[in-house]
Amino acid sequence: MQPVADMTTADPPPSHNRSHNITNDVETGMTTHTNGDTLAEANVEADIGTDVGADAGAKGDRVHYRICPLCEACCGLEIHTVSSAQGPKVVAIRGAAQDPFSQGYLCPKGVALKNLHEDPDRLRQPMRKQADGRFTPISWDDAFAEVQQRLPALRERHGADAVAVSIGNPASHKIGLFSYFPGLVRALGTRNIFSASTLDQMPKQLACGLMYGHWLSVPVPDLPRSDLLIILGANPMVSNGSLWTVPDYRGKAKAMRARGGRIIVIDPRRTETAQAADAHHAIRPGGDVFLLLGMLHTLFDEGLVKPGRLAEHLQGLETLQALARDYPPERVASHCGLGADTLRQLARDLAGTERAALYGRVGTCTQRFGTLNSWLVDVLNILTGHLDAPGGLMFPKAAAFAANTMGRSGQGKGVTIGRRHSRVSRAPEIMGELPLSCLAEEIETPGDAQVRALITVACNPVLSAPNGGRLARALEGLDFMISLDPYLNETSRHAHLILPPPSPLQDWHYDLVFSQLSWRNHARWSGPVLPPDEGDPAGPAGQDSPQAEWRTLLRLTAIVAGQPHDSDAALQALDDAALMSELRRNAGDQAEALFERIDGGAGPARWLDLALRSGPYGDGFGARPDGLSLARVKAAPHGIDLGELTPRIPELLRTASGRIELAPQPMLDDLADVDAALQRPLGDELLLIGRRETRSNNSWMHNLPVLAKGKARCTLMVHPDDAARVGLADGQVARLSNARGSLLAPVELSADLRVGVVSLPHGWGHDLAGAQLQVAARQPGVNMNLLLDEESRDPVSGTSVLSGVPVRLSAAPAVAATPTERDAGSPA
Ligand SMILES: Nc1nc2c(c(=O)[nH]1)N[C@H]1C(S)=C(S)[C@@H](COP(=O)(O)OP(=O)(O)OC[C@H]3O[C@@H](n4cnc5c(=O)[nH]c(N)nc54)[C@H](O)[C@@H]3O)O[C@H]1N2
Ligand SMILES: Nc1nc2c(c(=O)[nH]1)N[C@H]1C(S)=C(S)[C@@H](COP(=O)(O)OP(=O)(O)OC[C@H]3O[C@@H](n4cnc5c(=O)[nH]c(N)nc54)[C@H](O)[C@@H]3O)O[C@H]1N2
Ligand code: SF4
Ligand SMILES: [Mo]
Repeated sequence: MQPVADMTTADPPPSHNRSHNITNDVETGMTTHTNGDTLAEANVEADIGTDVGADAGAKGDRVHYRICPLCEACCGLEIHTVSSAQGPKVVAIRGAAQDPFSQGYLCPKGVALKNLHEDPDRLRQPMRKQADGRFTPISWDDAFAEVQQRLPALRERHGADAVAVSIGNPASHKIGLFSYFPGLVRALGTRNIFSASTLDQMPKQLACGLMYGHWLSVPVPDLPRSDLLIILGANPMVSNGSLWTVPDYRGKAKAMRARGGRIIVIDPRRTETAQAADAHHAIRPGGDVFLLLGMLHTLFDEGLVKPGRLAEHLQGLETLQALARDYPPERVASHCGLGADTLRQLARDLAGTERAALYGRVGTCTQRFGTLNSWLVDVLNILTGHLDAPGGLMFPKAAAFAANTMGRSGQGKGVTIGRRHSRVSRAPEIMGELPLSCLAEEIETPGDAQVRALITVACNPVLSAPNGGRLARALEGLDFMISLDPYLNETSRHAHLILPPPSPLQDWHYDLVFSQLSWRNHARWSGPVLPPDEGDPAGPAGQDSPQAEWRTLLRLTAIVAGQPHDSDAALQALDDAALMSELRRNAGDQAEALFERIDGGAGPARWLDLALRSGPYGDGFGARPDGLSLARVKAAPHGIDLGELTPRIPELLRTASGRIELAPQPMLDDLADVDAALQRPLGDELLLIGRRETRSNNSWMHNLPVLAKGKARCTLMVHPDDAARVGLADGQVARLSNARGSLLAPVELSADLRVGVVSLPHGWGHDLAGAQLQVAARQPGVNMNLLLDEESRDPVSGTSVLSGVPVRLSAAPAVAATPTERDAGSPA
């Protein structure tokens, strides 16, 4: 059972709903803060505005509370609905002021949930591709009949590995997808498992897995108590935080600086986060490993290593000390593009501030040395006494589903990697997955275990992965493809069947991923705001929409497992059996009795009740009557605050040694390539990096009018010096090219970039034939990933290199063709 923890009775932090002092200028898209600072696009509190058919001050006849499923910040929303002859309608979406976790914060994307719900392009029924390539709506029963007809036969003929699965970012915001996808994968028994993790955070999960023993033991900055935050390769002002669930980063950063704290940002661009910081260092893209090794050297060299309380829990300190000798700042500085003094000073600042944290994110992960970076960030925090300490990096303790709260505490099996390899490139499996950038070659390359069928779940790799043009061609060659997706988009257009989810407003939710990465511990339930669509197939809906995605996944699982799937009774029986076997594993003789006591109807709600009750704050099925249960969490409309983060080492550790592994072998092995890189002279090519925008979310929210309005956002940012060199002016169309292809994009001059660096946002390029995204197609933008090399990876984690890619820049001919993927593959 779980360690018994007190239910925290701490008062929630003071609410600071700031919507009253912010106005939105609809014309310019600028948000003005009445205290004087103006920040284009970083508009925080967003009124719903008349342009989405609702009024900011509107009150509905019902008020609902639901967390926003669109980014990691997980803001609590207050959603007003009114009843009408056509059913209830959303009239206002605001930040929920009484939410103990997000305290009234929201961004414009939260408001766009109404647009998403009402989007005429959002699919409400399964779609089947006809012989002429067009899609027509079909019934759910017909859709599953087709799966039944095609999928088992294909597996029988070609084997389990012939079916690949790929799961994308939104799945982590959907309890139904996240909790029922593993069952489908187990039933398939395929080694071809891919996800957006290898375009994102896999290096961090691998580093943390190796150091602390579990993939999701990722520490987050304790900003409210910190006096120094060094941010490396992250832009939380715009992204709203990642692997750090921190709604209203802006407000928290401001409060921290107001009480004398400092923020230092290290990023090739002077980002929105850097503009609101005390210092900015424009690192050379890909230079982080050199910076971090130089800082490591300084800590040992200047006697600044003081791990404090953690000293007795460390393994490998001597190994670190020995390797650090090789990286004096003077040796590595030019490769990170910063002065040796800067490296030394950063190390001194980190070591010399009692409450400080170093935090790295996407910019540090999606590069050649992503795993080394992710490891070194934690190493530096540990050596300076800032890990697991207030004001430093701390480990959340989630109320449900956190593996680091389960089983024996303080020791475990650690993580295993490389149990299998991909067939073509021999890339090792990490966390059960292969690199998403290997998918195209696995489909294209003939032989045993060639991928012939694919199930994509909330994933749009044609836009989100490197060289989506090649992937798109490969997908056309599949015998069978199913996409679980609300849109007929760049990826799902290749599917034979598209199975759509309900809209988030029709779905209940409990966040099971980001509660493990949150700035403060909490438990919040979100009920469905709107009823299922009229005309949905009948079924015992309970709290779930009949098209709830756990149901879709369970039905696919049943088909693969050769079980009955075409009645709700059959699905219920399957789900009962799975729950029962879980209970038998953990509760032995008591399984039957517990089964009867679990609440929640069917689907993930029952698993949630079990997880909450047996979790660290749970009621232990009566052992701790004040503890959490599903019923208790549901009864708290604003959610339950579980207090600030508290130290968790050694309890959290699950390494075989029961210690923090400071020097895991895969890290030591990869240092040889760092040494090789230090031998190579630096090139003088322009380097392409990405960027995120407040009103955009990866590849899939450009069809929502409230976000799409206003100026074009897919611009190529160029430093004025670089633009002058090739004769480009602001607004002019530039050609960006390399051996992989070329793109045309309008130039936006920006002195915020490091000279020699250009920036394009990712997730654009909505002009591909066959997609049904009317709004997005009007301002399609270009897909920067067409210039990326799918074979360029961090070999340790399999994560793609998405940043720091060499490109050439020139002025485009005056009459330029629309930039499309047709350009890709035609070297300029
Ligand atoms: N508005 C909005 N919010 C989002 C998203 C979105 O698309 N739009 N996406 C969501 C997702 S999926 C994620 S994972 C998170 C990501 O959240 P963040 O990690 O905060 O994301 P980015 O804004 O991409 O920040 C990465 C930063 O790294 C910098 N960078 C690039 N190359 C390097 C380098 O070599 N070294 C260093 N030190 N820095 C570098 C970039 O300039 C950029 O400022 O955001 C989430 N939130
Ligand atoms: N160059 C470059 N490329 C990048 C990045 C970068 O910084 N630079 N960032 C990378 C990162 S961090 C990430 S996470 C990936 C994201 O990569 P993906 O996960 O492939 O991309 P998304 O744009 O998030 O698309 C998700 C898909 O889910 C669908 N979807 C939305 N809601 C639901 C739902 O409720 N159910 C289902 N079934 N589907 C849904 C959308 O329609 C869309 O097709 O992109 C990566 N690509
Ligand atoms: S910050 Fe993220 S979670 Fe909050 S409203 Fe915006 S998209 Fe939703
Ligand atoms: Mo991501």
